[in-house]
Amino acid sequence: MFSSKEEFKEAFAKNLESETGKTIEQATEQDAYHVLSQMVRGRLVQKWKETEQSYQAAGKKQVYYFSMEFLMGRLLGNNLLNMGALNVVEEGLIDLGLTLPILEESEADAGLGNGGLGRLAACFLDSLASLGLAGHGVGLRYRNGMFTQRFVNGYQVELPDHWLEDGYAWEVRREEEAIEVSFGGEIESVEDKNGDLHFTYKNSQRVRAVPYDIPVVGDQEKAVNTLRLWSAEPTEEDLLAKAQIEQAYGNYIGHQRHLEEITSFLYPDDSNEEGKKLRLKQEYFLVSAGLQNIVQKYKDLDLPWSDFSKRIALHINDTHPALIVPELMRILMDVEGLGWEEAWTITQSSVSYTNHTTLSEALETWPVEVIRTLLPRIFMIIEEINERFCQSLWEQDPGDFDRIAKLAIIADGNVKMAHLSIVGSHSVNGVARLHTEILKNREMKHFYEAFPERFNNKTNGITHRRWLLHANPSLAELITNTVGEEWKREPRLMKQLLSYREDGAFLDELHHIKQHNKENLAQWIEKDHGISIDPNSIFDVHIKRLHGYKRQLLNALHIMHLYNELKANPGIDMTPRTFIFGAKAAPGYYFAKKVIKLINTIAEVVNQDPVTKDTIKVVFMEDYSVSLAEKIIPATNVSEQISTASKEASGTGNMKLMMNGAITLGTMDGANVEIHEEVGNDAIYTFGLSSEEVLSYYHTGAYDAKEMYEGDQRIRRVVDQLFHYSPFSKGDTTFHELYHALVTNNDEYFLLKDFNSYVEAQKEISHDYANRRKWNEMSLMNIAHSGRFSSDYTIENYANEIWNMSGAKLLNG
Ligand code: 26W
Repeated sequence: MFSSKEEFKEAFAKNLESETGKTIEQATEQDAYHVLSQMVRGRLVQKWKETEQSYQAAGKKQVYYFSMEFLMGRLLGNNLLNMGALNVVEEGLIDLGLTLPILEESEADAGLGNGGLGRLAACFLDSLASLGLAGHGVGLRYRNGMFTQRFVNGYQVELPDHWLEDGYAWEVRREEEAIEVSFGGEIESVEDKNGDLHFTYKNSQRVRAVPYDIPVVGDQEKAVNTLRLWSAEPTEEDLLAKAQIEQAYGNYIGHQRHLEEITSFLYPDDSNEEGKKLRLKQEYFLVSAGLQNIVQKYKDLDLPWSDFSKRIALHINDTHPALIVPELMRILMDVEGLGWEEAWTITQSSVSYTNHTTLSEALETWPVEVIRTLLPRIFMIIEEINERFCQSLWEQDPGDFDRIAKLAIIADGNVKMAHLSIVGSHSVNGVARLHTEILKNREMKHFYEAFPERFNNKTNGITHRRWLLHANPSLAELITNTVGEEWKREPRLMKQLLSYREDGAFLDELHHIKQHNKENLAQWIEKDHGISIDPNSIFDVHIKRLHGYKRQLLNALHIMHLYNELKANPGIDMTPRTFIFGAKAAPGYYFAKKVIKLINTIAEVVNQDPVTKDTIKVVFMEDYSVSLAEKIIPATNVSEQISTASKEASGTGNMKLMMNGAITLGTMDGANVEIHEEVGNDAIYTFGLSSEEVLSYYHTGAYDAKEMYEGDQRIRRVVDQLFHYSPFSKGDTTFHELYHALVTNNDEYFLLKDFNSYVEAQKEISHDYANRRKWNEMSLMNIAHSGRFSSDYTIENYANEIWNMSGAKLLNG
């Protein structure tokens, strides 16, 4: 992008002056960020256009990744990295008395997602562009992303995230491509002279969908793809009829707000389907705007409809965009005049679906009445899909009502979005091997039996560019100096590091990098949280959404246990530890909020107690986000991946931490199983029930938490500290619900059952960490084997096996 540091400095100073009228000395960090991001954006535009033209010219297949969430994080550093300009800019800024990491802090962290599913979408976009694949994101431009988290008296408080307040450097509004989306009203059918029915809307409410495009820069600028986010606005007609609307609705502003509400905020719940009508509106708005736009572009190519799925793949990220199935049918039939059979073939062969969870409370269903009134034509089509599907089941197996009842899309007055997604697509995948097996053999067993060829596994991945090259540049540099540059394009080559397993000097270097990252984090924590932590202690990290099944409470109980041990016996030999947490709880998730309060309370107690404060420290970092993760992960020693086996579909934090040399402490769940397979028994700590054991307990109901509690003195001691007077409860009832969840309500997530094996594994960690050489060797094993989890490979598999893009791969070769 800039041929030399000098060229960059000159251009930067010139731009700064013309845009702000200030000199380098006078400019604020925000000024400097603003100018730099504009420069980068300006240089991207050309490449962006060229990419689109080259896709067109080559007739490449385009994949559209529909997702309600894209957790992009900050883009400046990452764009510079992928443009190959990071070093020049970094050094140039230093010459000018500025530093890039500080400028980066001025960028809003685009938090348009809850957690795993949204961040996966962002990693996938990075990999698509980096492989030169024509893959684009389709999402919503929420004016408020994931809430900002604050702690008040140890409790979580949610503040709105006005991330667009100061403008957003990376978006381009595409007024000319605005489209209208219809809600409600009635359907009128008219029969034509051939006896075919035609459907039109009457009295529907129309909303204008305006796209905002964000460039997605691939590695070496191989491609600049697009993340297109749709924003809801009043239609032009509404604007013109302002006066009448004012009369009808009382005031125009209210009406405008009502329409704009559709993209006003992201639902902050990643595990509980609330069934809110606004959420359904968002889902349809995304799907309808996205699809109308794609179909229009396809029509511009002047190709027959039968080629549609050769040119276009439509992927749905969980069931949230499942209405893509009836909406594509609607467009093809009602707008384009195709017959059912032809439209159905096109729909099924273009749509594919990823499932991200087996938690029953997260599976989307919508009451028939809600869909019928909000989306009358879509409902008619869903009914018809359901009828034809049930009919085909009957033909396969006449008389098996039970099977039909289980598989039907509409049942008990609800539309099951997972069923709609499976029936309407040609591919269904889980996100880790174990998860896919659970889908095939349990959750979706009957569908698997009906359509075995549709099911496949695509283990998640993470982009090594953001999570290693950008987040941990010193480790990346060490890898490059050791094995050469090629690993950046072929991350599996990191395996070559294995030959340094016995190399003391290399292991020392690894150690120093980790130490340095830990010192940086410690400084930052001291500055931001006022807590001083010891960089020589074990940094034990639990970062992810707060949820019962992710078992932050188990971690907390273990810390209470350590506290008890130390208090009882201050002389015991214990490797100092810093427990670091980062987690947001869904605003209505009462239990999760109590766990936050508990951890904050534990922090208060142990960080101040003279007996424990030099051995255990607890830090709960506020407002966990992508940018915070980038600070914590490179400094981590122990990666807590302790979900109840069978519950975590995959996990992706586990991969990021491994890639940065942390050792996993995990259950055999999600992708932990595959991490274990990669690194072998000696570089991971596993504990706890297996998924079969958990599932069989659920099945038989044979688990008795009270028995665990009564039969084990150590368990009873910590659990009682939640209920009775203790340094944590201080005699009040704050943590009684947590006690009841564990004892009275039979411990749904098996914390007590796994407690002892967890404590033992933690003990082993304490012991092993003291053996610096052994620990560094384990760390090396993790880094070396992490290449397999680069999302570049995951995306290659999606492209070849689901989207049929093989041969459509690289732009430049
Ligand atoms: C409708 C409410 C709702 C919203 C989001 C329910 C469920 C979700 C997501 C499916 C939850 C999610 O993010 N799942 C996570 O997806 C990751 C990427 O595949 C996995 O790594 C995690 O294991 C899984 O929990």
